[in-house]
Amino acid sequence: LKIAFFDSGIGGLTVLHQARKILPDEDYLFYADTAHVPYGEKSKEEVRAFVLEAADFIASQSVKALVVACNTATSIAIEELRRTYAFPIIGIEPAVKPAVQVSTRKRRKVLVLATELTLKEAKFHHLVERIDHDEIVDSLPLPGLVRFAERFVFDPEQVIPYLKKAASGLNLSEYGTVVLGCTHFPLFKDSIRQIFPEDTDIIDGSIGTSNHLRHQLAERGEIGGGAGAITFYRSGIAVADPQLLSHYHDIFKRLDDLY
Ligand code: DGN
Repeated sequence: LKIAFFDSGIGGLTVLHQARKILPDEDYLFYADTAHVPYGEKSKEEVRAFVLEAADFIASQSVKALVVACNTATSIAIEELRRTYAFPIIGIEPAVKPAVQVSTRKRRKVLVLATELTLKEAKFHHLVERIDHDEIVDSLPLPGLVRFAERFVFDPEQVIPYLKKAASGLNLSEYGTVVLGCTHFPLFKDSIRQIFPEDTDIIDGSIGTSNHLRHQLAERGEIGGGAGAITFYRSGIAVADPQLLSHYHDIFKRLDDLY
């Protein structure tokens, strides 16, 4: 049985990269819904339908768990997925809690970077209300980073000017911690680091999600049994194109360097 990872695009690879470090003896299925990416600028109803369709396909592929490695899809559909399937469903959400703990010690603010839809959703607002008692949390949508990633463009010379423009209304030196609340964003950690003061912490939810996955599998006695293979799908179709597969492997190499 495989562990499935799902995202609108290649962002979920950042979570899979982390999961493979702590769960090496598994086989994985990675499903990118590239026919519908980006989710972040679509309506809630559209995203819900895309996620349910993808999950239906994934559930037909003998999987023992599904990681929804997309903050946007998690915020829209995680409860419904859990009601629908018997295998464990693990989501990801912006790591606001650890960010507030770290930043409070520095007496500086937190900036959450995510998609527009994640930042607009009630789930995010409830999360911030529960944790942000001193009102130190700000947020910024960065839809352009998803578009760069889907074109495999990571060149800081293109990315940094976009980031500077998107953040031009903020005083970036105020932030002690930055939360990468979209799974595509860790791919740009090098450029994001450049626009903030050197001591700004940059965190994301992939470690928490991976630990949660391991815990759920351990509870069910379902760890191991694989050999570290990954099968890639794009919106229900197995990826065989060698060029695309080599792009995916380049992404893992990039993540090895960044993390
Ligand atoms: N990677 C997804 C996330 O974590 O929210 C969103 C990407 C997108 O579809 N805009």
